Amino acid sequence: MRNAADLVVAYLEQIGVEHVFGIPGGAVEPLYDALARSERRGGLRHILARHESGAAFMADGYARETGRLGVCISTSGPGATNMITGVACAYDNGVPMLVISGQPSLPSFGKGALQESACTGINTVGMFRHCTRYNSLVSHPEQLEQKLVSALMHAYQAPQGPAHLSIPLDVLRSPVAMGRRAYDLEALLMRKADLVDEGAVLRLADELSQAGRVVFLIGAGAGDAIEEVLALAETTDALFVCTPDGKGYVNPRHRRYRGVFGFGGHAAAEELLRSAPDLVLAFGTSLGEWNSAGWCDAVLNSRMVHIDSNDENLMQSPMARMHVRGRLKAVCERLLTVLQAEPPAAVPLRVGQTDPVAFLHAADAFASEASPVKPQRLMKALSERCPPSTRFVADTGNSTTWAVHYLQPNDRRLLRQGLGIRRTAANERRSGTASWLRVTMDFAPMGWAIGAAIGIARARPNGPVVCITGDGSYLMNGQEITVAAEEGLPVVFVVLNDGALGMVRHGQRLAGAESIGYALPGVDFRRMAEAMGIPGHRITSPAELEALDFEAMLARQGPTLLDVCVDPDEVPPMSVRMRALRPAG
Ligand SMILES: Cc1ncc(C[n+]2csc(CCOP(=O)(O)OP(=O)(O)O)c2C)c(N)n1
Ligand SMILES: [Mg+2]
Repeated sequence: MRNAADLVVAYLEQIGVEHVFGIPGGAVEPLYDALARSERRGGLRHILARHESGAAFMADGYARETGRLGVCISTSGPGATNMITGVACAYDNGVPMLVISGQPSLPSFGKGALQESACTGINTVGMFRHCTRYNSLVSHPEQLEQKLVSALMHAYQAPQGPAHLSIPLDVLRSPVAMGRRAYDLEALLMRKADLVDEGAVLRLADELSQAGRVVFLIGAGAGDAIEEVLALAETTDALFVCTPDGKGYVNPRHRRYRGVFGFGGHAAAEELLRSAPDLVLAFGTSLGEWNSAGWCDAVLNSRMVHIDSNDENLMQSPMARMHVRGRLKAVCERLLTVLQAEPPAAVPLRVGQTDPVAFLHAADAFASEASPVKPQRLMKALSERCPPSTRFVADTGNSTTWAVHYLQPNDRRLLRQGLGIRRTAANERRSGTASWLRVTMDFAPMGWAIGAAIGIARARPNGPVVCITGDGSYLMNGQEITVAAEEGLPVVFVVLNDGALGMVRHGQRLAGAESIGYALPGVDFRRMAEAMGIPGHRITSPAELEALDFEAMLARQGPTLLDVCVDPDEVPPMSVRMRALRPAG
């Protein structure tokens, strides 16, 4: 006879989860016993984080990379409250996650048990309520199976997000009959069928065939449909721009690409949207502050057709000319079929190949050999020197703006083919949404990228990962680098060391506010890494940067730290944020 904890583990094994991230404690001990049994028989592997928010960030990265469920686990009380920031971030970014936290045994509720977190304690269930898609305390062993399946279904169905189960110690320990799993998980967790709103698709096809100039806005939700979206761009002779969190799905050297629209983005993208195209097709985007360029009227107008499987995203665009609900892949396939039934005359591209450098603000800084290193110059080196298979993850702070604006993948094949990220049969299964660059929008916690990079690296053994972060974020969450070391993961952590909470400093300057609360102490992060047994380099000039052997660092079975002393006075492309912060009137 196994216990309820074994049942949870058996379900996770059944849906193909390979790694879970967490930190143990007394209240979840039976779950860890079950994880140990699973690991012994080649099942789940537990990755021990250093802080529960790190565990949630890792689960987030793992889920984004694999398209599977991210799982994070904490004990009751402080373990659960530590995890909340990471869970809230996943909620805001629509990342499917199962969050398990502990509780003391049921009979002790209300008696001041250590770390009691039910309604008679500090009530973690209450705290998770506003950042989860499902949230429940399992108050009887018989509830567990049904609640677990409900949690999984909520996590996976659009709008996707985290589901939280709070499970008391005695419930985890209760014996349950195994092998009785009555639910057909495969069917239950299937994404909403590829239903297409046929009427809307036909109307859109009609609009498209009459439209002169069409522009696409490609968002984060377009990941698993990117090939179809780009095929549609060919068919309709559309140029496209991306949101910051959509950039990683496309090749910035694509001949139809015109830059990023939104936080850290390019003037060319906004100009294109303002050039009065007949239609703007927005694919899979939440149109929040950062990916609507501060609710910019260049996109939020009646030229827009918003296509999304997430109704909450559609609620942000009531002014749109049309809403098309459905899974993007299916909608695009249907549109391609309908449009090709009456193929438009062969469409020679009206504009030529573009060099993405042409979109850059301050292109001189991008090529600057000055010391300290310009952040733009650092992005150039990373773009050129990291192998094409590199996954970049950029942290909240200036790193997001530098990466979104300046980073490009080093992939010449894509230059010729002009396609988005290609998916082979082998990685199609592993990766629903292959993306060369990941950023987090909306909730945007500092340090997200540090954990996410580890989750991504854990999900794709041997695939190189580069985490671009700030000194402030690293001082907040950098201890997770030791997890990458323990796991032997090829992650290069690039710390943009400007001795400041740089985004705050520049934000204050640009707004004409007081200069306060941004200064950080000078820290030698290479020596900090060394103390953890991790190799590092301190970089003070472009020449030192170019002398690094990126291929070797990224082939290493373990992390490397680059402490890059960047020019703190370079102003990041953060005008979108300034636009949103400006007082009304
Ligand atoms: C957890 C958290 N606290 C505060 C903020 C507000 N914030 C946004 S960016 C930033 C500064 C980040 O500094 P650093 O990591 O050094 O990056 P830099 O901008 O200097 O490159 C702060 C404080 C935040 N986003 N998340
Ligand atoms: Mg900084």
